[in-house]
Amino acid sequence: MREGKVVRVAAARMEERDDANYRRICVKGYAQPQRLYDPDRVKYPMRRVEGTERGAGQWERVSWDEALDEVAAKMRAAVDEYGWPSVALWNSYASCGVLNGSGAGSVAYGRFLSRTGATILGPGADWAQMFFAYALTLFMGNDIADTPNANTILVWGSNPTDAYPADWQFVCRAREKGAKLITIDPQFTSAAMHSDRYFAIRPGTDGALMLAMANYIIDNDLVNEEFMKARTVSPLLVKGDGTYLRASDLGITPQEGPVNPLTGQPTVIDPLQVWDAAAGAFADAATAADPALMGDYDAMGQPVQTVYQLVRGKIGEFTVDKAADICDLLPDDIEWLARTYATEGPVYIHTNQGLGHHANSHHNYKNLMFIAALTGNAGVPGGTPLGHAALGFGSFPTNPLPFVAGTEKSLDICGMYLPDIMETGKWAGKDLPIRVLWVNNGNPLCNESGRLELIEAVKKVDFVVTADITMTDTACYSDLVLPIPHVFESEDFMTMSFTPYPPFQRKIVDPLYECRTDLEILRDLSRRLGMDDLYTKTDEEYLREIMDTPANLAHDAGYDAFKDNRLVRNYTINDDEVFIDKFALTKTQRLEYYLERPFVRNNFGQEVAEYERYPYYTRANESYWENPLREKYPLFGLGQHERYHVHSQLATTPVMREIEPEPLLRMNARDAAERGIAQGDYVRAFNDRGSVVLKAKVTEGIKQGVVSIPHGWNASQYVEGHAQDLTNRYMNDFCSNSCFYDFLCEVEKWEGGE
Ligand SMILES: Nc1nc2c(c(=O)[nH]1)N[C@H]1C(S)=C(S)[C@@H](COP(=O)(O)OP(=O)(O)OC[C@H]3O[C@@H](n4cnc5c(=O)[nH]c(N)nc54)[C@H](O)[C@@H]3O)O[C@H]1N2
Ligand SMILES: Nc1nc2c(c(=O)[nH]1)N[C@H]1C(S)=C(S)[C@@H](COP(=O)(O)OP(=O)(O)OC[C@H]3O[C@@H](n4cnc5c(=O)[nH]c(N)nc54)[C@H](O)[C@@H]3O)O[C@H]1N2
Ligand SMILES: [Mo]
Repeated sequence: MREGKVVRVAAARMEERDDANYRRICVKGYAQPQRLYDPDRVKYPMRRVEGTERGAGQWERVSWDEALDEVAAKMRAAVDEYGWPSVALWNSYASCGVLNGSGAGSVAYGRFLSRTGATILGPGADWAQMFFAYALTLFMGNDIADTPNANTILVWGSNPTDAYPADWQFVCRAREKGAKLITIDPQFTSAAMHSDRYFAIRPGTDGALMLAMANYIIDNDLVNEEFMKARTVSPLLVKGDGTYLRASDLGITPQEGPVNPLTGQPTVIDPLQVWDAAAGAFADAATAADPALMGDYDAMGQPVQTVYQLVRGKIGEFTVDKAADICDLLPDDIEWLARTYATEGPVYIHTNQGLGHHANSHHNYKNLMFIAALTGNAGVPGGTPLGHAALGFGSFPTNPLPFVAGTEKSLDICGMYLPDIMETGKWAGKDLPIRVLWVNNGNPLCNESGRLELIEAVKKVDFVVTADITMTDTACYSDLVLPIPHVFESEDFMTMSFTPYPPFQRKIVDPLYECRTDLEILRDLSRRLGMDDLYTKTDEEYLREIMDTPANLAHDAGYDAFKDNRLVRNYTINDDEVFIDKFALTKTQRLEYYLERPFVRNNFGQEVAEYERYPYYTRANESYWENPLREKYPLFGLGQHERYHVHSQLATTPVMREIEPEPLLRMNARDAAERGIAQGDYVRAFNDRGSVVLKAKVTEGIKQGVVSIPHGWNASQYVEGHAQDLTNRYMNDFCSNSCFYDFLCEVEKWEGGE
């Protein structure tokens, strides 16, 4: 601080900690003082000038009283006519603070939602990966500090130097210890530059590569049978309906287990069955001496087979040659990859949204689990099929009761369905007239795909409020914008962490201007809505209630420890001595590449296809080689998370824009030459949905036929249009995952002038 202003950010002193991946902080951290004093900050409640169009950009300052009176009136009118579901909270991931964070997991929003039953519109981003890990299997990868235990690191669809710079030091440490580094990416990233081998895969086809690797591993006797039998679902027996064979299927009466503390009911013990080759009989999976990996058996008249046999029967067509064709890789290279993966483990796969942003993405995770199962590259030090900071650490244990203030159940669906809901007034066949949108912790009109359709949908909503720090694209389309504080201006605690050290958000300065936290805003609003008793405690009281659980206090990890600025490690995760069993939470307590009962994220009555159970590959939605649309739009569009942004945060931060003044479309030099495009020309990328004009960066560092168009820039920072005018609102309805990297386009030199 200097003269009451924050002037510099430095990394915390944690020299003695080897696993502290924020010992080195990134440029986005250093830039925070300028985010705090961002010229684009919202200073006061701002109302769209009456009579102007939404998005026209004409605003008038109003008082907090006027602003919240208006919100309360709009909400009350909607609720009187249609009930609370007509009020929707639209959020994304910005903050996971227990006081102000998004969704049901904070005091501010959780209490409001559980009291009212207002609708939750969640993000589409990252749901293929999250749905697999957090909902379908409860499988977490190894944390990032485990990377140096790997013998081989496979950077697969992730860009750690730019998107997880703090992870990169662990990759470097592994390199220093002699680990091999391999990158699979259509773009020649900085990680690729440091790699031993680099594979420029065709976008959206990784699933086929995984299955070809699996077939090669199987055909060349590289399978780790011990691991397959003991640690994976491979020997479990599956009945004709896809579910597992249990003891009760063999006429053995299930036993009563311990009482489930959540339901108060006793659990049922009905063990999963395998074929014990040693005994020549069915046996409980947990105790069988020699579970068979392959085979058909007769279970009292029912035909059953092992999971491994079932899966092998499904994936045989994905030979190395076929995958080479699909992925545009050489057969020799695929064989080398498969052999290396199987024989030079443990392999740490650093993966992220390069495998998650296509319509076929969710299959990738079953496929990754399968190759890991075949080779024992999971649940061991240095070996994980799902590695990076976000997936490794899980959350810090807290008391969630303060997030609840009632028994109303909110409809919780992906906000990407908003255009359908506004068009039909329905969701899943039932009326859902959304009248009020409250946007928080997200900037969907900049960061969600298919922006033009979303804007039209938002225009159909009677009243739109956005609570944000800066004048985002979404704020621009709102009727009212409410100023919230920067993280340096309010206290909060993050349960989700990208390091073993959960971040306590310290208040360093008082909020500037008239900013108020989400919780303060909702406190005030709830009184206007006649809910005086919704938030009765102070922020500190809530924090203490949430953080001071007996277990946390026993580990000296309560509120005071964090507040005193002590370095508190999440005591529930592994350290150098203890390696936590990564399969402990799965339903079968095994590595699951087969899903007994897959379910959808947002149920509107759709069928769950049989193939959702097993490793599978199908083409992407739009980005695929044979698509007839390629005659018109031959280029595969994708993007990357910008090094000098966090999505749209930092879009206008001066020092960042000094380094990187404007968005750049990256295209291969041959593609550029064919189109008469030179380095630094302005170009127009377009498809049937829309177009965007920006500067071209002509490079050899991107696969021919692929262009990268970055997101996270404000509409005003492109010459014309927006990156999301090209992206597609299509989602796979299994996991309702946004498909940012699944679009085709054409690029031409822009003749519009300077
Ligand atoms: N084309 C393309 N689009 C993409 C992607 C891509 O790769 N390509 N990536 C996608 C991915 S992976 C993601 S996760 C999404 C992210 O999409 P968003 O979550 O919309 O991204 P942000 O720009 O970080 O928006 C968060 C907003 O919340 C505000 N905010 C911060 N803290 C608080 C708080 O405490 N309270 C409130 N009320 N607001 C707060 C911030 O100022 C910011 O404006 O973007 C997706 N969009
Ligand atoms: N600086 C910065 N860091 C961030 C963020 C940010 O906005 N800015 N956002 C954060 C968030 S919310 C997320 S989800 C993560 C995302 O983290 P990452 O997933 O690591 O980042 P991305 O930039 O989405 O893409 C990773 C790489 O995937 C490649 N790729 C694209 N399509 C394919 C494909 O089909 N196959 C393969 N193999 N590769 C492909 C891209 O070329 C890119 O190099 O980053 C987080 N960190
Ligand atoms: Mo994300």
